[in-house]
Amino acid sequence: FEQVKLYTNAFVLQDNKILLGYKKRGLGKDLYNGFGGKVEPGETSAEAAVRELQEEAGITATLRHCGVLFFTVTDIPYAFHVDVYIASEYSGTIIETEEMRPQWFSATQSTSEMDVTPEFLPIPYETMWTDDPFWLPLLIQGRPFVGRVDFGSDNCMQKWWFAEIPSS
Ligand code: 6U4
Ligand code: NA
Ligand code: NA
Repeated sequence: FEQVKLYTNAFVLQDNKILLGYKKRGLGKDLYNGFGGKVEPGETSAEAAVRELQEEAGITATLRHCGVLFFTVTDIPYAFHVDVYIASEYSGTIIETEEMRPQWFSATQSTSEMDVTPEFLPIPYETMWTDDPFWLPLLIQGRPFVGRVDFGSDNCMQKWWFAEIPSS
């Protein structure tokens, strides 16, 4: 058997805007992402997701599981299993931390001419992991998904597969 490392990634969605963080260090440095990190020994993925959101953005939220992402990277001898979570409300005050600079973005899909003066910038996909455009639109609509990406050593997507989980 190969090895898998468990990670979390949590997004806050409120009033048609989505909270992303600009990552200041570590994996995904200089990219916007949700808030998350490694699941530590003795905690569940859901517990880790709440803890990481608190550590990285200073807020507490009730999270709902919305997706699973599975990544392999050439020359990395383990795979990444990322549980993706969503929150529609939070408590506390959003703060910048050593790891993340939080920022709200517009979560509306339309580029309608009626949005003359958008209050928030659109989601900065060009400054995010390259897989995010495949599944973030589903997350924004609250539609559960799964996906797998195999990255080459240059971090470009070599092979991918995404699916929406049908609601029962
Ligand atoms: P430490 O070393 O403890 O600060 P930790 O905060 O535990 O690290 P970190 O920040 O390395 O973990 O977590 C990486 C984050 O990046 C997790 O939220 C998962 C996320 N992630 C990893 N690959 C991703 C990818 N291809 N697309 C994506 N998020 C990814 O959107
Ligand atoms: Na992290
Ligand atoms: Na961590």
